[in-house]
Amino acid sequence: MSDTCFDDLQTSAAAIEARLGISRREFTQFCATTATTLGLAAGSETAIAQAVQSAKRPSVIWLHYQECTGCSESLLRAEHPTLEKLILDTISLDYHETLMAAAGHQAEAARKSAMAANKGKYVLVVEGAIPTKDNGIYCKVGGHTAMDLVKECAADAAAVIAIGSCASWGGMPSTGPNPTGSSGVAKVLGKPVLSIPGCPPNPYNFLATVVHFLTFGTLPALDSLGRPLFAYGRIVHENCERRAHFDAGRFAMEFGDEGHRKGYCLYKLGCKGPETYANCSTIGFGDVGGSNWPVGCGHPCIGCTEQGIVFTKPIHALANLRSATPPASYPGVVEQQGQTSFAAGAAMAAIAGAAAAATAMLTKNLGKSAAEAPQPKDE
Ligand code: FSX
Ligand code: SF4
Ligand code: F3S
Repeated sequence: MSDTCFDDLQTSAAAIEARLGISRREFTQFCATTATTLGLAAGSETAIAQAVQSAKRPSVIWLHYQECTGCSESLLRAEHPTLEKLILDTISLDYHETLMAAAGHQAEAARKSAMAANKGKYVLVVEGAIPTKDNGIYCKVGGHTAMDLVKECAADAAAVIAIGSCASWGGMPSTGPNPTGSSGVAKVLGKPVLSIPGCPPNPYNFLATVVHFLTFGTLPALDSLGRPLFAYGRIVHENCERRAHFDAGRFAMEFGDEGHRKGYCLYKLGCKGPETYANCSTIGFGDVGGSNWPVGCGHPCIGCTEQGIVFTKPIHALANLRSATPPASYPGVVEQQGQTSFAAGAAMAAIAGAAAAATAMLTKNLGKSAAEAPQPKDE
């Protein structure tokens, strides 16, 4: 980082320290983590720091419908006060039913005046699914259906964010037989919206999205389902800390068995990491340190971000694998692209041989039942 960038970062950090009482170190760390989460180039933390400290504070209207409020909970129950303080300082949360003191007509008036004052500029966040059956009569706020309210609030929003799996595609309330016709925001509005699925979603993915909007004035790049690519561009399995065990064919076969206690792969216990797009295995969950995510805690991923997997596929059902083959070789680290040395070739051949053996072991163990599978030996 250049001296000027470093000075700018420190100036922004000092301003945040004075305003929120968050130490400069914590703030610079937050900016660096957010830049990394977003996959931005080195030095972007300075732009992030300046945008956050300048307190432009976009107005946010936050609606709640069919859900458990876990999305708001996970956002506000971060491990230390930094995240919560920054969220509430970075945005102007003008309407949020579970956090605002106002109720009834007063709350509705707050929503209407925030929408009028920030027409075309506010961010609409929707948490929870929207019932659509029978003209949406199964969820009403202030006498209006959720369906009508979402359409009304989205009409003049600068951006619409569906937070959580419920708002993204219907989530848990839409589980069959879905008696109220629960749907996601995009379906109700009839147009794509930025979706941050997860039950609950990772709070950093929401915050990083808002920071991107603040810093660059645009939303981050999305996949075909409206999910930010920085967070949902890879499957959990790709970066899982237990992946080496999967590749070597070492699986926990029952909860509490020796393989489970040793941290072996949870595929045989129904882990949906191989078919679930999310960054949990890279950034963890809830910001309380290493291994704090489902697989890290010893529980199979249930595919909470994916429609058609969580709440649909049984927990013990095996995930669809794109390939049961571990990588046959790894790129050389010293040769130029397209070139290789004899030694590297020999090393590759050795790796390929080991990989073939691992594939054989993996394929063998993938086909075994819990009773048949070998229990791990002490290493
Ligand atoms: Fe749904 Fe949010 Fe699951 Fe709950 O409110 S995504 S039920 S964790 O929290 O909407
Ligand atoms: Fe990790 Fe699950 Fe993949 Fe095993 S199957 S490596 S536990 S994501
Ligand atoms: Fe959800 Fe799987 Fe991550 S269950 S929190 S997507 S590890």
